[in-house]
Amino acid sequence: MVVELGRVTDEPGRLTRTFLSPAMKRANRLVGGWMKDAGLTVRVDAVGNLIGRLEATGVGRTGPVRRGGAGRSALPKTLLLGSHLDTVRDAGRFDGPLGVLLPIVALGELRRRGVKLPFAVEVLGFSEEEGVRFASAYLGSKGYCGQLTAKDLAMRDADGITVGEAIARWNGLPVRRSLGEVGTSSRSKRVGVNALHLNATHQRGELLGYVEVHIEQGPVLEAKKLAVGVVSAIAGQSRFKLTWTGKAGHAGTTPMALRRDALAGAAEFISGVEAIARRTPGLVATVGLLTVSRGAANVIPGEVVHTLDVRHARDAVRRSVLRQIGRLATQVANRRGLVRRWQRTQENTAVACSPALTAQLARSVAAVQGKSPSLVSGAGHDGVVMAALCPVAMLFVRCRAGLSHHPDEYAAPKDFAVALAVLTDFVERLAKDYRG
Ligand code: HGY
Ligand code: MN
Ligand code: MN
Repeated sequence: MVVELGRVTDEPGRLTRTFLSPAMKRANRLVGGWMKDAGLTVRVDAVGNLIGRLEATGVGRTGPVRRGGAGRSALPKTLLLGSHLDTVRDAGRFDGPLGVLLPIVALGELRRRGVKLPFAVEVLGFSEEEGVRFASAYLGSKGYCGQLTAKDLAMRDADGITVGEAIARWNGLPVRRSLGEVGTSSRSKRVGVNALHLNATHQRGELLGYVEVHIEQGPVLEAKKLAVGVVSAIAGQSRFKLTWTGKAGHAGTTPMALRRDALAGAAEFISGVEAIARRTPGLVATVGLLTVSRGAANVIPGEVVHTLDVRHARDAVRRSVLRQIGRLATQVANRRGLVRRWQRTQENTAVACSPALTAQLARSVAAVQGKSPSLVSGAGHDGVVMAALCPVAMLFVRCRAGLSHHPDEYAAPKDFAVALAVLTDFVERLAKDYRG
């Protein structure tokens, strides 16, 4: 399944699948078919999330499951399992899809064994977690949780299309009137796209929790020679778009002392950021995208735009480093006569996984693997968004050399088998606990 899905791409010759792209539509169709084979009812929501649902089949604490029984307490709760189906550019096949495909196989397995579940299960394939097409990540899970803001909807991609327009197109709505706030409730601003109200799919009390299986994307499990581990927390992250403006000019006739070279300034800043990160334990800082506006070999760069991604498990450390980086930017700009503009495109505080749900997951890891290591995730995950809606837990799966966001990303089938056994055991034990 993961190999077949890995061939569904927007860019022939490499794996790239971005928010609401043609490849995303094909991926939803392919994975939706596998969900149906496993007995799930399938739908795609307004922001492109693929949702497979298995209704409760057993007897829960609330007594026999009644379809739409009186009052909300009669409704069985829902367990959410999932991850994202979008990818970075030239991606590996496992980052995201593993966490969507494994639950489908696990539910199919439980069904074959005739295990009745007193709660419903939704398998989620989020449409956007990486933040590749639009600068801000988690648009899929934010849409699922009703957390998209007017600012999110107004972000533009490289072709100038806004998130709201992309959503309108995906839903076959006229683009001209797309997006805008459809009114504000007391609690939070709700946004919509034309008649589409992008509200939360579930209310807080209806959910047992969100559990995501994901490759570790780091070296710890491989070093411990273990297939899986649980996650204690997901690091906080800040992402920015920086614009440096100097003065374009003739590369051959402009003396060095008279230049305001935007690229030379950005380069000095970027190496300064790297030096700060290297001397701050546990901090990572990355510039992944840089463009010289109207660049040419014989023109002094007048404008440079680049991204900046800064992360740490502790928010106080990340914030203190951001202040240092801000001071560095001011010094470089002043010394070189450059103007720099910051645009914050994403800000997530560190999120602790639910200790109770993680303990239940660790119980299954220990039952299957013997030991249950606990790791902090340096990578961001949809659990960062889902934590506002319900308890969150994550199961990490070993990946070769910790490599990810790279076509050579690899996880071994024997490790999938361990993760599958853990997930199946976890759901079964949860059902027993639920029956009380
Ligand atoms: O960037 C991340 O940490 C994740 O892969 N989206
Ligand atoms: Mn990723
Ligand atoms: Mn991921």
